[in-house]
Amino acid sequence: MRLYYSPGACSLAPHIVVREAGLEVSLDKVNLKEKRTDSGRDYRAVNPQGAVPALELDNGEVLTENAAVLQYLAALAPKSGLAPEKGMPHWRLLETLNFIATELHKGTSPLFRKPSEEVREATIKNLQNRYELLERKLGDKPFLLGDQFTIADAYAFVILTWARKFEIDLSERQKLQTYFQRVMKRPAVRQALEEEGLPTG
Ligand SMILES: N[C@@H](CCC(=O)N[C@@H](CS)C(=O)NCC(=O)O)C(=O)O
Repeated sequence: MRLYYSPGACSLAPHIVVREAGLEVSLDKVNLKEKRTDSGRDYRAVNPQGAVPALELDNGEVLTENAAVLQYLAALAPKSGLAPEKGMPHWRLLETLNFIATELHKGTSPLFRKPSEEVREATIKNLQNRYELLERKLGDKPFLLGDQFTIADAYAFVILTWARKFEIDLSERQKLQTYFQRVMKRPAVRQALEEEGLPTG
């Protein structure tokens, strides 16, 4: 399998999951501006949407959409506990992944497009509310779904690195900050960050 990624993009979440699960996956870095990969491929031929992540399976099929890629990888390592498969924990996982994808991930997207000050302020105001909701979901648990690190934590962690990048004030979100540091300390997370040339602290 091959994971197409861009350093620090949402594809960092499946990269973390690959390391957490100990899966054999090769990495191919994508230049998102030029839509070329390090291996020399036209990335639009891999994913017509031109976005990362994309996971190329051994049979040549390509799977896209972060939430789907994360679940696919977790299913390859069922004993890892990265994705609860049954009962309410399973539905909570889907609920949380969808919240992260649609509210936090896409809620942050305007900040990547050099927005006007007006758009920037409105985006951050909306995100402050979404971060408060994320903190409420976390509550006093170590991870979003409980004691076990899951694919939802990998995804949420990446979004929190963006909050730092865009200097979103999370000083009132102490639980989220402690959570961010907790996830950052995981060896698999550090490995993925290092492999993408990103800070580990
Ligand atoms: N719907 C896609 C969106 C992925 C996405 O937004 N990827 C961003 C990086 S975080 C990207 O590749 N943007 C560059 C582009 O779309 O040209 C998913 O959930 O996987």
